[in-house]
Amino acid sequence: MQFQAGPLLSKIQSPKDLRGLQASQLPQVCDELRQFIIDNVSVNGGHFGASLGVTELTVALHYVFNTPEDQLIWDVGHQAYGHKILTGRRENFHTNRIIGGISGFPKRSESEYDAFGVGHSSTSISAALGMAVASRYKKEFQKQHIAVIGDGSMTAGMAFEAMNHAGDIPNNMIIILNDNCMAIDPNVGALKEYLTDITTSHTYNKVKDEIWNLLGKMSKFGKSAQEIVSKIENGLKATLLNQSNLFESLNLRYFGPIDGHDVEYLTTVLRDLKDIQGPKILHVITTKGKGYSLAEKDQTLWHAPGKFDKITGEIQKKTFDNPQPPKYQEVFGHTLLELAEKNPKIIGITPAMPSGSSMNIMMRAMPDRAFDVGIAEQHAVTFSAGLATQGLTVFCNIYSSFMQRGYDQVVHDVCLQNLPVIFCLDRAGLAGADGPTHHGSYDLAYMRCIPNMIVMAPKNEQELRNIMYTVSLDSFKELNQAITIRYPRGEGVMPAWRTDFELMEIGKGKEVIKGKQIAVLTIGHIGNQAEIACQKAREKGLESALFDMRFVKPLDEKLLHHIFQTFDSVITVEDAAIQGGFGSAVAEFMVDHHYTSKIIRLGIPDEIIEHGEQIELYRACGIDSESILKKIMSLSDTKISKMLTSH
Ligand SMILES: Cc1ncc(C[n+]2csc(CCOP(=O)(O)OP(=O)(O)O)c2C)c(N)n1
Repeated sequence: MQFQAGPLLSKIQSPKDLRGLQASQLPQVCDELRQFIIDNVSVNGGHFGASLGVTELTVALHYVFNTPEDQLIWDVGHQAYGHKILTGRRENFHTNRIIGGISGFPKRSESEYDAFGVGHSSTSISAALGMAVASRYKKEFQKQHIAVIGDGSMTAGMAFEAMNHAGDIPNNMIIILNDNCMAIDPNVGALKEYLTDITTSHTYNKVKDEIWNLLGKMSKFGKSAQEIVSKIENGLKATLLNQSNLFESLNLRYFGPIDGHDVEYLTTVLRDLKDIQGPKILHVITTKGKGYSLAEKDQTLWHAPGKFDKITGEIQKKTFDNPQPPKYQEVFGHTLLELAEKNPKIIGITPAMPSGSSMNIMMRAMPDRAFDVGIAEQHAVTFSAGLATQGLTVFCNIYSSFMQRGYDQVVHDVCLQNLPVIFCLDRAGLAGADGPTHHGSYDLAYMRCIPNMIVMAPKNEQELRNIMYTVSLDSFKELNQAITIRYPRGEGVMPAWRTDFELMEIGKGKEVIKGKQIAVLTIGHIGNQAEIACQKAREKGLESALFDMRFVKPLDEKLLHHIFQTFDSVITVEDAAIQGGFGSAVAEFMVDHHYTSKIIRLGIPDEIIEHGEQIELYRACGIDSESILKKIMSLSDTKISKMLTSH
């Protein structure tokens, strides 16, 4: 559905049009932009609160800076809907996150205004610094480089690595710290407390305002005046503040905090900052969900609420005739608590995804045993390793694609030291509308090559429960290995999970459907698509067998010997990168044992898979039930035609 924008917004095809307006018209542009975002997200879904919170900032930035010449980088990019709408994508905005439509995140290939592709957090300062240093090198001294980063994203090590570097080399960069006290869930950590302290300290802010006014006036008078200002500033800092500023101690000039919803004031401040060379940080205070009262009140729920009725605020729930299976996430959350209630050694860890992963269930019930460590995947892994050295049973839940950040820690801190950390990788496989930055495509390949790492994927909720139970027992620790348990976003397949647990044998697969001729080998949830395909093949008279291998590592070698000795065609199916994953493991086994069966590997091809609904993406990769069925039938056709030609 395409919405009509308000009278000012509908005339803005690019930021040039915005810059043609009077500053006094900007509040109206903000109102219209906000309404346009509400209209569109209510029918399409997507990220919501973050873009509403930066509406004024977005308008002010494009008004003051000469984008796309000046480089504007949004951290994470989930807050960049306003930016997209102002930069030539208003008429396409109704296709946001839909297959074939525009991406929900900034993307270099989509627009020259998207200076850097994002999706994972805390990259903006490094990227802006790279651009700023390149501009200096090319003697483009007028060019501006702006990184907009939230207080949640500021908790990541990478942001600090970048600031540490930025304060030490010449560059012209503005970091805008968009402080709304929230990540997806309430932000955590000592930094959050620090930012709150600065924001509420009256003495500090009064003095800062004085310095700021002085700076604003004097920076116009050239270099020597700036040097004087700088001296005064430093003197004031030392004598009056008696309070060190974290950012200034890193050689970043700190300005603010200022009200991020006063668009005209924002433009004045940004204009002044433009004239001040060097790395600087502007602390802006905003409210996530600003302008939509329900979103202001429950900011976590309205981070990405799905479709909703914009008048009543009622969030659409899918309706079904039959009871629906629970989500893997719910099963994980409830099972973890259930196990933790019986086993005092269990600890839960999430890097900033308590509600997304359902770790919040344990956090609520056992706040001293479940931790949100901030957007800090690397730390989450090594923190888990430390806990494991002390004999604790650690469930560290990280989204598959975010785990890419903690890879060295998995190798160096966990597996090299034989520590039995339990990694639960949520959102494994094709993540859906969030697109390529969020697909968990590579985990099977990157985990199975590490010694001392078991790799498992449950086909349904019960298997998830059983493996969680199995690895929570002390007997698992005796293996001296870590485990990766990967499962997708969304519903499983069983309407209800059983209340009991079954011990799982590590490295043991299962025959699901008996058959002849062709064996289909699957791993994890995608096995359900393969199961439908095998059932349909059977209706067509072809008895293909189905094996749920459960473990990519160790492989069930006994079962594989049986398969390669019994079937002459094997199809492997995985919702992971085809190179190096499950199919590769099976093919390696086949070659190593000199079997000569025909093997077809289905999975995510070696290309970037864009956004769309999960099932549409399965189709695009040829791993939905119909595509698998076609492969099964084509194999049987070749067999028949071979038989015919040999007679
Ligand atoms: C490396 C990484 N880990 C986790 C996430 C998931 N994530 C997306 S937005 C977000 C919260 C970001 O908070 P903040 O930067 O303060 O922005 P806000 O949403 O408050 O505007 C998180 C944790 C991510 N995108 N990247």
